[in-house]
Amino acid sequence: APSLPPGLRFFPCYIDAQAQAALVEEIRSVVRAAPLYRPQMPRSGKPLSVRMTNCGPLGWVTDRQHGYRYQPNHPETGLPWPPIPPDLLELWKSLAPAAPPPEACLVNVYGPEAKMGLHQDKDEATFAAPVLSVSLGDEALFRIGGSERGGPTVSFRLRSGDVLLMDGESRLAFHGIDRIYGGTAALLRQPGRINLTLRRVTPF
Ligand code: MD3
Ligand code: FE
Repeated sequence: APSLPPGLRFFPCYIDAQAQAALVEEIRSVVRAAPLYRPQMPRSGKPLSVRMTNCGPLGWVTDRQHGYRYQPNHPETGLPWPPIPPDLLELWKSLAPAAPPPEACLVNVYGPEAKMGLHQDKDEATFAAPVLSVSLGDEALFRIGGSERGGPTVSFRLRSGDVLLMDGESRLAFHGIDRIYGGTAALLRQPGRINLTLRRVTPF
């Protein structure tokens, strides 16, 4: 990979094919309990191209009226989010042993045309813990810069089974997904990509 921002740790092919398939089944179960919904940008109400759901005590949501936030319930069903699958909690413990347990697992589902613009993750009430991300399915072109908008960025592909840990300085780096390479993986039933992002939201 190109020279990565300080604090960003990249674990290519960290999750083997069997564990990836097991994770996909876990996520199908999460989606049955907490259906994917289409988040909206604050104020404009413009829909994101990525569909989302969550598991864990808190979930990240956004809509036109209330904007970006964490809440304990699904925005459409009103039900509590389902629990984070144990294998994801184990992954967090392995890669972030000093961090308090994650409270939110955001499930991002990308079709081949979906993308995510450059942004910072700063809706959490604490930035002390790292963020851990798991890629499943089709390859994606990931871009990351520094903590100031407009600075230099580096791009690289994220593939199924890759794990990223954003710690220290990289925790507030601008990042996004520029494109999905539809049909590059056979893990999912349809072309597309799933990203799982585990976060601590409240101070420990
Ligand atoms: C760098 N997700 O959910 S994962 C997000 O692939 C998000 O769905 C992208 O950005 C996705 O907020 C990128 C890699 C990632 C996740 C969180 C980060 C990189 C990060 C937080 C801080 C810095
Ligand atoms: Fe992000």
